[in-house]
Amino acid sequence: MRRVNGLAAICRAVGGVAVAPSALGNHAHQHHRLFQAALFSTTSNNNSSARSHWFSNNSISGDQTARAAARTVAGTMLFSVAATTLVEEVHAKEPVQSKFRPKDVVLYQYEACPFCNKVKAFLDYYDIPYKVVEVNPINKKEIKWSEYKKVPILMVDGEPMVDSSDIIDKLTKKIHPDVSPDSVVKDNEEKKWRGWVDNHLVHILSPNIYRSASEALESFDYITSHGNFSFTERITAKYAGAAAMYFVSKKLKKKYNITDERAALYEAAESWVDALNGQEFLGGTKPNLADLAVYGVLRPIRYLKSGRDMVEHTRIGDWYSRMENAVGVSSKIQA
Ligand SMILES: N[C@@H](CCC(=O)N[C@@H](CS)C(=O)NCC(=O)O)C(=O)O
Repeated sequence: MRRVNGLAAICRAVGGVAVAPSALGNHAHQHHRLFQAALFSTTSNNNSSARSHWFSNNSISGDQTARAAARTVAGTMLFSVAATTLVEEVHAKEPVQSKFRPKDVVLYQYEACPFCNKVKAFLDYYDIPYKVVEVNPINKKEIKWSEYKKVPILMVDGEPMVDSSDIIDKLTKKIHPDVSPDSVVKDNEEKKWRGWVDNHLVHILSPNIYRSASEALESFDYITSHGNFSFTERITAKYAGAAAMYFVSKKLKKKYNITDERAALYEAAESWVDALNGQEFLGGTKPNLADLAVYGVLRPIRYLKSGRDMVEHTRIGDWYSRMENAVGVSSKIQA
């Protein structure tokens, strides 16, 4: 069975997870038509992983403007507040030496997908130039050639790599072909915290950035004002998207047993600072893969209210600033 399910698309996109339509409840159902105006996907439940195909045009009826807005917001809904870091102060970055210099690296992504941002943080830190192809989440035509239908996908000199953590593992092996034996203890810590990012931290993000009506609007205001929207599309996308995500975030809270999303975010931030154990980075004087992973997934929310609150109410700010310095400017190049 296939059905229109814009909400799964959004939450999957933002937090890398999907919510079953049945989990949406009556309240959300009443807003279904509104959501349809902005965000659609079809979800096939023919397997347990509920593989989602975003924004199937076949299943959508309605006026073209709303549909166009839906498409556009889908492409940019995850538009990262990370972009604001580009207009922030430009930091000097410590050059990272590596013999690994691929000629052609292409990242297929959604701009604010936390997993894509994790890969970008890695590429930026290692000064690996990469081109970005923004994938259209409706038809995913940019990745038609790929059997794997999620992002990020990274092409490295023609070799496709998928899954953010696997991509980073593969690139790390290429950058550091010799693993030092005395790094084993630290590697365990690094591994543990990288797992924590994928299995815990990412799930806290959506409930926070869509926590209240005003925060959901702030998130979508940012998303739509940085995307390529006409006035009508912007308004449609902003309000319908914000409404949709407000309800989705409540379901995600339940799914991940989060009672107070802010408390969960602060607790995560504090646990991370505790893990640093007084060091500059988990990696010591330089970021390791866990530092890059935490930083990468937090970048999209850092300058939204939830990110500002997190920095104000926890001790994570100093580490975050150090990471901004260490990662430095983006090594993205024109496609
Ligand atoms: N485990 C994967 C998760 C990737 C993922 O869920 N990406 C989302 C975007 S944030 C996606 O492509 N969703 C679209 C879909 O599943 O159809 C990773 O770390 O790369």
